Amino acid sequence: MLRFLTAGESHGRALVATLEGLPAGLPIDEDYINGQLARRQFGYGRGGRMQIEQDRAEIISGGIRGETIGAPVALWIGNRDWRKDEPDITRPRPGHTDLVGALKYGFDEVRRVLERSSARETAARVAVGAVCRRLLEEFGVQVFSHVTEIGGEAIRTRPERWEDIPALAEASAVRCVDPEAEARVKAAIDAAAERGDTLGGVFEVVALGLPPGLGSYVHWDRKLDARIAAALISINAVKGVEFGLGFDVARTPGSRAHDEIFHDPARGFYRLTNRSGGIEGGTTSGDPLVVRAAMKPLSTLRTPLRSVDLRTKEPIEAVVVRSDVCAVPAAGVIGEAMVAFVLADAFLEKFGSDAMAHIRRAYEQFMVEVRRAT
Ligand code: EPS
Repeated sequence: MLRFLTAGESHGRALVATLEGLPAGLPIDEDYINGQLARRQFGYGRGGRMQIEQDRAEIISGGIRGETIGAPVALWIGNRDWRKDEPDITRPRPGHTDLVGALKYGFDEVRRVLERSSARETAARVAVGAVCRRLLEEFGVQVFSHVTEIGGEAIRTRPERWEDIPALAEASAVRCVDPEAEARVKAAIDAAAERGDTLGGVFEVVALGLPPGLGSYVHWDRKLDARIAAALISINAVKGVEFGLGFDVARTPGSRAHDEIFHDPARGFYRLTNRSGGIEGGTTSGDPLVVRAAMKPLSTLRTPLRSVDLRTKEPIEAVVVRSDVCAVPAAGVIGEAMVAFVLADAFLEKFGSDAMAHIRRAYEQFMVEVRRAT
């Protein structure tokens, strides 16, 4: 079982993560992780903090001479904006964890809540996800994402081939593959910034090159779609997850909701459609995994919402702290990290062992058998 924990507050000394359950013999290097961290910092609509930070991970345990040794991998990302003795805050932001966090722990202010609930923690997740992505790459699995809508402005065109999405998304300031949509989205972000408002949106994560059979239909807690959905919902501000046709499947008749099965000797079994989003019965089908997540607008508004002071109980405007107008492009990168973590876990479960060489043998043997069966 692969698992990780993060620790760290937004303005504490550092974020740290411990990733446990990795096999020995996996190449890991800081430059690779840092490339992913830079992707998370990027995006039109991000706030002042990203000008201050240049997130860099140090591998502080679990790797020797560029490869894992089977021990837990600990990662450290220092905070440049490390502040001591930040003032108390008593004006909770509607939609943030502020009020419920204070009630839960009996605090009479929210500094003790927001420091940990800040989306800054997701930098540690992206570092963990980078290591998992590296494992998946060893087996030809590619994980990428793009933004399909922000503030109600959606993409209208997309490349036919999945393979063409990453380069287009990476070249766009809002990670949209449709340049016309990019212009509309940027204008919407500018207008929201002008109003002191924030915008949410939807991002899509795709994984190519997955073998069939990852996950399980046998028990509820081993279903891969359930695990991916939980991982994505756990990202700050994510409120919904859908696979393939998504909620539209509920409005589509059965004759057009499923993926018909074909066979020819060269290709084996194949489907012409991928309405399932690459998962049938909680298990990968071998087609691309396609999952989308909906992110709500950030709850720190420069034009604040109405709230109540925690100490005086008087009506007051919510606190205004530095924040982003829109962080959907960054959320896509975090989504990739969470999906990579779940897929790496499912990979180890299926081909499981504690050494890369043994996992590779199990994987290759399985693929030979799948091809023979088809
Ligand atoms: C973030 C760091 C935070 C916020 C943002 C994301 O830094 P600071 O509070 O110092 O500006 O910019 O967090 C939120 C939007 C939030 O609501 O928590 C980051 O590193 O991604």
